Amino acid sequence: MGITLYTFYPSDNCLRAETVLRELELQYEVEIVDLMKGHQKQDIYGSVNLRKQVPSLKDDDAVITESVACVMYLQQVYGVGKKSLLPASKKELGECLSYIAQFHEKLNPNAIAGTALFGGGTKESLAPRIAKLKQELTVWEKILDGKDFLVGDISLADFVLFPFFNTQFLLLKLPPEEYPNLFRFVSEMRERPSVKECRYWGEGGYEVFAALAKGVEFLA
Ligand SMILES: N[C@@H](CCC(=O)N[C@@H](CS)C(=O)NCC(=O)O)C(=O)O
Repeated sequence: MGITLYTFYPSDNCLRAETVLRELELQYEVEIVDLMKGHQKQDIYGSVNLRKQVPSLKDDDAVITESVACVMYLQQVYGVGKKSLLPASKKELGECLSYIAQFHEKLNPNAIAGTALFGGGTKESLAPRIAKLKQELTVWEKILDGKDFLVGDISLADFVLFPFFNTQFLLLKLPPEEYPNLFRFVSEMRERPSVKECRYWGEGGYEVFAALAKGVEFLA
C-alpha cells in the first residue's frame, strides 16, 4: 500500500504531480505507463483511469485522476504545517486558488502541445488555436510582472502552472524575449530541487519529447 504514481516521464502533466510529491517529501512508488507503447490503453491501466491518461495516483484505497486533483489531494492530505503549499494569508490564498481555477478555465483548454506533437497538426491548421493560446499567455505575462513566483515565495499555483509554461518554451519554442516574465518564472522553477531532480529531464524523460519536437516551432 502507500502512494503509487502512474506516470510517463516526458509528460508535463505527470511532472506536475511528481514535483508536488517531492516538494512534500513523500515516499512513493512509480509505475511507468509507456505512452509510446500504448500501455495507457491496456485493460490493467483502464481499471485505474477510465480515461486512459497519465498521471494517476493511488494512495491506499484512494485513486485520484487529473494532475491538478492529484496535487490538491496531496496538499490536502499531506501538506501540513511547514510543508503546506497553500499560503497562510487570505490575500495570497485567494490568489493561489484563483490562478489554479484560471489554469483550468482559461489556459489548459487552449493547450496545443498534444495536437502539435502527436496529432499531425500544422502551424497553418492550428493558427486560430495558436492565436488564442498566445493571447492567453499574454495575460499570464502580465500576472507575473515584477514577481518571481505567481504567489509569494512559491505556492501550489506555481507547481500547477509551471509544467504548462515550460512546455511552451521547451517544445513549442515560445520566444523568451517576447515573454520575459514567463521565462524568468520558468527558469526559476527549473532550479527548484523538486523540479530539477525529476526524471523528466533525464534519459527517457524530456529528451523523448524533445526528439519529437525537433524542428517544431509552433509558437515562434
Ligand atoms: N487533464 C489531464 C490531462 C492528462 C493527459 O493529457 N495526459 C497525457 C500525457 S501528458 C496522456 O496520458 N495521453 C495519452 C492518451 O491520451 O492516450 C491531467 O491534467 O491529468
